[in-house]
Amino acid sequence: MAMPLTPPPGTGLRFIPGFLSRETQERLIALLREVVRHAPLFSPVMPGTGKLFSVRMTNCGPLGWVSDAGGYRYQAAHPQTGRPWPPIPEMLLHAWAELTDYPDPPQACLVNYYAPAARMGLHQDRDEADFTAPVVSFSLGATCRFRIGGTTRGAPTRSFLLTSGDVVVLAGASRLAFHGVDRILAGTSTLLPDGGRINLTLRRVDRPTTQRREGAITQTTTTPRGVGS
Ligand code: MD3
Ligand code: FE
Repeated sequence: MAMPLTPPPGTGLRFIPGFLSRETQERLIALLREVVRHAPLFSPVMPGTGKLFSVRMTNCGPLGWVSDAGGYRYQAAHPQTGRPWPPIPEMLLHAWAELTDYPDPPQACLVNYYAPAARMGLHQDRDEADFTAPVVSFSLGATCRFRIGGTTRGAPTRSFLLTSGDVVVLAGASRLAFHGVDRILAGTSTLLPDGGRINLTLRRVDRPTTQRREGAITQTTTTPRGVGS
């Protein structure tokens, strides 16, 4: 049989159930309480409709993802406080280095908080300039039904459960797959007092400024962000 020219969108998805121990999950929750103290959860607005997301968000790292009437983008400051995002917890930087072979650290850690009734519609993550970089997702708290499809909205989807401590690495074709969270399953975790769920995603936003090929380091051309298309 002939090799397909493009790999199926499931390719490059690595699911690592129970990657974080309960003890590590608890340490992470304590660190996230500090993050939200400095960078409070906000309710992003959909640029098209002006509707609020049911998921509340914050970020840590040099850049954070925001959405308002002006559109989706990454920016260096919290939209309400105007202050820089707090740093990404070191244990997450270590996990990125362990789970990916990407040469640079993540630039953004998006923190999604799901109250028990929150959900996230099917979407693609394409606000990053570098799709060759993986995305690493950590689930904490209540179990959710996660859905992932192909690289077109109409492609068939499959769903699986993400439980507290699970990690998903999205690389290759899966990086541009449509995905979403159908629902949160009540009473599935004692990690968070209110029965909610937290998902963390580590992301690269900009293209690397240096290329590392077979030991050689060469400067790439830098395209100013926000110029052009
Ligand atoms: C597949 N978060 O923040 S995590 C998001 O559970 C997002 O909060 C979901 O979708 C959540 O954008 C899903 C798993 C995930 C994260 C990023 C992906 C799957 C992905 C990027 C590309 C393809
Ligand atoms: Fe996403």
